[in-house]
Amino acid sequence: MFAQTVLRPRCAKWLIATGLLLMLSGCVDKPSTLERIKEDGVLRVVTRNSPATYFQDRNGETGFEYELVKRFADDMGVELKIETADNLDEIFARLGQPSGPVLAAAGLVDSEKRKQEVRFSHPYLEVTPQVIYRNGQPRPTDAADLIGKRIMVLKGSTHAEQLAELKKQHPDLQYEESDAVEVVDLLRMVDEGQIDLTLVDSNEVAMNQVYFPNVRVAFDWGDARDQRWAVAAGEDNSLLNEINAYIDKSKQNGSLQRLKDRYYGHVDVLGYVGAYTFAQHLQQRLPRYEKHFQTYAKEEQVDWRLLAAIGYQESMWQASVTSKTGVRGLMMLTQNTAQAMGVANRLDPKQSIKGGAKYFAYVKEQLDKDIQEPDRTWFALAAYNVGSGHLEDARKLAQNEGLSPNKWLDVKKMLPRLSQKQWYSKTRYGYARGGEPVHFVANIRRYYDILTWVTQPQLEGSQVADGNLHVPGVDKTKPAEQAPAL
Ligand code: BLG
Repeated sequence: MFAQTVLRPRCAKWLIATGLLLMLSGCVDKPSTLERIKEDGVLRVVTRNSPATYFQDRNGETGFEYELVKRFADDMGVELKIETADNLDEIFARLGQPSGPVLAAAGLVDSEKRKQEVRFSHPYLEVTPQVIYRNGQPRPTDAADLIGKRIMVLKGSTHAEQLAELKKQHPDLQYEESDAVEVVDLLRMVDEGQIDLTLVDSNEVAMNQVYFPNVRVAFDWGDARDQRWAVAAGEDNSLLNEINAYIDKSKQNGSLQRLKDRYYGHVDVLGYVGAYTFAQHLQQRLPRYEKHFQTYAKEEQVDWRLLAAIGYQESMWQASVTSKTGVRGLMMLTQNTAQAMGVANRLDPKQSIKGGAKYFAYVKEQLDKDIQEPDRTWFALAAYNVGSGHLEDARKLAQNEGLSPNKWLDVKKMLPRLSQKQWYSKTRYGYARGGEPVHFVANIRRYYDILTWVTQPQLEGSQVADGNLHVPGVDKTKPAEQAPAL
């Protein structure tokens, strides 16, 4: 009896120790998720196909999530393999599969419910849920105004969770969750009056507003939330730690901010009226000049949509405009520039576009070699508008302030100083209307984004093929190559 009571715990301890050892050795043998990724040389990521996350344009894959996750993969030295899921539930389902993707980068915000299914990374983007209504309808001002309305949201979204919460207090609230639509569809349905309201995150609203002129934000519903990447709950910590370190590093070195600036920094510049007007001009004016943009862009190895965006900013695609300062034509060439580029008649749209393309390529070529893309393009645009000399002055001001002369985000802060005496009196080229190139670049980036989105081959595909992108004149029945979708 005595012997037994003494021996049993000892025996148990031994067994536990051996078991632990065995388990530990098992852990050592089994590679971690991160080791597995590095060994395979591939990072498999699941996302959604939308302008705010991932889409294809003629240059290949693009989108905010895509670029961020591509940089992460590059940082790890592995290849990125993207797959798209049709809806949110499918994203979470795929993450759980044994041989499925290891990471979801899809504009996801965390919620208590989701935390039971997946593990979330550190945040990288703050967004606010917004209630969207149609212009001309009474504007809802709080959650109680949602009752009695036709509402649709993405199935499995945090917005659906918000509505489910509200329904507990207001059982008469009706809403539909759909897994057959994307955010662009929801916005179109509000725009066309097929539903009264939807709930969408602020970044997606801002990016898509231009396609849906009747869409308005009713109110922000709830606090700002953070978008995060998600990994399967069953994974070890290795991948999540690597992701978090990468996100933290991107915040510290400013690269995340620059990416946000590129995708979202210019989204509000057009406003409702500008957005509506642009959509009309896409249909009415661009077709006249599209061929010329394509021809001369190709000659100068510039993206034709960027050239078209410059043309829109300059003249709204009108051939015979003259500015207060005597600058003329579709691409608004000064007399000097026209002469230098061999343009005899600035009011001839063909010549103007050709000269503009040549000049843009020229100023870009002249830029400091240390300025990398995409900033290089923004700098070239600024030089097109304000001149290379003044741009150099702004770069020097940036350097003096301890900012980077090679980052657009920094130099654009300095440009407005060129119109203040205390600053321009000390610069080499003196006074310039330095605020103008800042707006110039922001607007062109917005037009360029829109042109990129509406001319992507994917628009011919299933996701938006049912007429859900409200851009007048977009003929979705023809392949993009033969009839660019404008
Ligand atoms: C640009 C020239 C640059 C020139 C700058 O002015 O014109 N760009 C072109 O001709 C394409 O070459 O630089 S410089 O040669 O180094 O001096 C500075 O002079 C044109 C700008 C001026 C601007 N639009 C293209 O962006 C313009 O017209 N501003 C006036 C607007 S408003 O009428 O007063 O509202």
